[in-house]
This record gives sequence, C-alpha cells and structure tokens, in this order.
Amino acid sequence: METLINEIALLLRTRRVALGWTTAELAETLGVSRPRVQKALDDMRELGYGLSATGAGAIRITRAPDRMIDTEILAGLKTRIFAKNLHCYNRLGSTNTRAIELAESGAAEGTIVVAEEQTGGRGRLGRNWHSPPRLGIWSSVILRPQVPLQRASGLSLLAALAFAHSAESELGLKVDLKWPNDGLIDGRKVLGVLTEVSAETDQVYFAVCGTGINVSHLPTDFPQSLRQTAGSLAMACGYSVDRLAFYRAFLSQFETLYRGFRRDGIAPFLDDYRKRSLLLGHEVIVTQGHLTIQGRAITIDENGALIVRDGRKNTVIFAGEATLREQ
Ligand code: BT5
Repeated sequence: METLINEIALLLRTRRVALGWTTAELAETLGVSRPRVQKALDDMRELGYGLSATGAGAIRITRAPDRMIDTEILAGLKTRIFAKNLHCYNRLGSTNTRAIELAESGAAEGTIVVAEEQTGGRGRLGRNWHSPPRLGIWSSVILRPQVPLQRASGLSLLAALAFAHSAESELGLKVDLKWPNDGLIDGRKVLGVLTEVSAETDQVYFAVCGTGINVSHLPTDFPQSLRQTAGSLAMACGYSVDRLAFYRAFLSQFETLYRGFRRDGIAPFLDDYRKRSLLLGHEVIVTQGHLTIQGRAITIDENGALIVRDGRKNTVIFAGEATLREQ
C-alpha cells in the first residue's frame, strides 16, 4: 500500500479528528506537494475511504475501507506483540513463504504478513489454499516460543481456538474444531491453519503460523471443487461481516492465548479445545503418509497430538488427516 496514503490516513485518524486537515496542512506536515496530497486523497476515495470536506476545506474520514491497510488494521488493535511489525501486501504468493523469509532474516516475534490475495496459497502436504482478493484473511504470524519441537504442533490448535473464540464473541457463531487445523461452521470449512517450524529437536527457532479465514465469500465465490465443503463467516451469519474488525478481534484473541502458551504450554487450553472437537468420542480414520489408523479418538494430549484407541492399543498421532468413520 502506498506510504503516503498510510501517512495521510494516520494523520486524519489520530490528530485533530474533530477539526480535520486541509490539503495545504497535510502537504506541509508531510513535506510533499499539494498536488501529490490531492492525488493521494483521490486514490484513497478509490480504495473505499469516505472523505468529507468542511466549508473551510478541512478533510475528515467518514468511512474506513474494507482493505488490509496498515493504518486501518492498527486502528483500535489491542495487541502488544502481534502486528508491532506489520507487512501488508495487495498480492503475494503465500504469506507463510514471505513470513519464513522474514523470520530467517531475524524478524521479531509477532511480525505479521497479510495479503489481500494469495496466488500460491498453501495448505498442508503441498495442497492449495484458495485465496481470492479481498474475500478473506490470509495472514501469517512469526512466533519464537521457547519450547521443544514436539510442543510446536500446539500452535495450530491455539490458532484454531482463537478463531473459535472470535467467531463466538464477535458474531455469535459456533465453531467446531477438526484436529489438527480446521475450523468448521455448519459443517463447512471456514478456517485452515498451516504452521511451519524451523527447529532442532530440543529448541524451536521460529514458527510461522498461517491462518486462512474465509470471510466474505458467497457460495459462488468458491471453485466448483470446494462448493460442497467450504463456507465463510458471511455465509454462516447471513449478512456481510466487517473483515478488519474480525481480524483485529482474532489477532487479539490469538495473542492472549499465545502469551498463556508461552507461560504454561497448551495444557490450560486443552479442555476448551476438546469441548469443541468434532472428532473426540467418535470412531475415526486417520491417515499419516502411507499409514492408516482406525479407532476411537479418545483425547488430545499436552503436545497437541491426537490419541486414537483401537481395542487396548493407543496410538499417538502428531500429524495426519482425520475423518469421521460414520461419514
Ligand atoms: C489447510 O490445509 O487447511 C491450511 C490452510 C492455510 C492457509 C493459510 S492462508 C495464510 C497462510 N499462507 C499460506 O500460504 N497458507 C496459510 P489443508 O488441511 O491441507 O487443507 C487444504 C484443503 O482445503 C484443500 O486441498 C482444499 O480441499 C480445501 N481448501 C482450499 N482452499 C480452501 C478455502 N479457501 N476454504 C475452505 N477449504 C479450502
């Protein structure tokens, strides 16, 4: 997003809100020419900002756009670590890939990458994540928890739980969590999480936790192959959802849970996750590479692993693809 737009939006938002700013004042404060300010204001209208001018020519913001612009995401965001560094893109291959690059060059914990559109959005195991422009939240956060590798899979569960809390508190929606990384509403997948970790066995260097949240899609916005299984917050609510407000709520929830995780691990959150789990108590089939495990999903342990019981044998599964056997 253009820096000048961000700077103007920040000025219009944070200072002299009631009085507004004239073009001349904006130009002087930002050290650019008046025509450049005028052009940026036109571009802002184009983006969806509502701007009004008083008789004296003072400009004010009357409507924020539904756009992933730094200033708009940060307006009213209640986080301390998350989004202290925020990288917003119009179009990107994958926010996870970009976040991994940033993490490898030392980006701080809480750094966030978000894009309006992903052209190569990734799911697990080389699968694709459909990420069309402006319909969802395609975002990744860099985390640096001081935990051994096996505890890092808890991060996907945490992100899914944060999604469930925000959908419930912001929109009154009930979310079912399907281990390890799906959030479903009315049986349709609305959330997918992809956590990628750089680590040695006893220490995680960084984890990038990517979340894809379908927000504004109508059924026809999904490709034919996803129409039976995918859903969006708007489809679940029956009305349009404020994408940025939901994103802010999600980031704030996720950070709160993550701070707890850094202190006490996943254990304090497990009961909450288990309560929302689609699989626990049911007969399941889990595939893990060439391996297929069948049995009853009995619990999720403190590493975030699924425990499946077949007769008297328990199998601990760290990653895999689970389906209900009754389906
Ligand atoms: C996931 O993988 O569910 C993880 C998706 C993570 C996406 C985020 S977006 C931001 C960040 N940057 C990235 O590049 N990725 C992350 P998996 O469990 O493998 O599920 C993938 C499967 O879900 C696909 O094979 C499709 O069947 C289905 N799918 C693809 N796009 C979808 C969508 N938008 N909504 C619902 N289902 C989808």
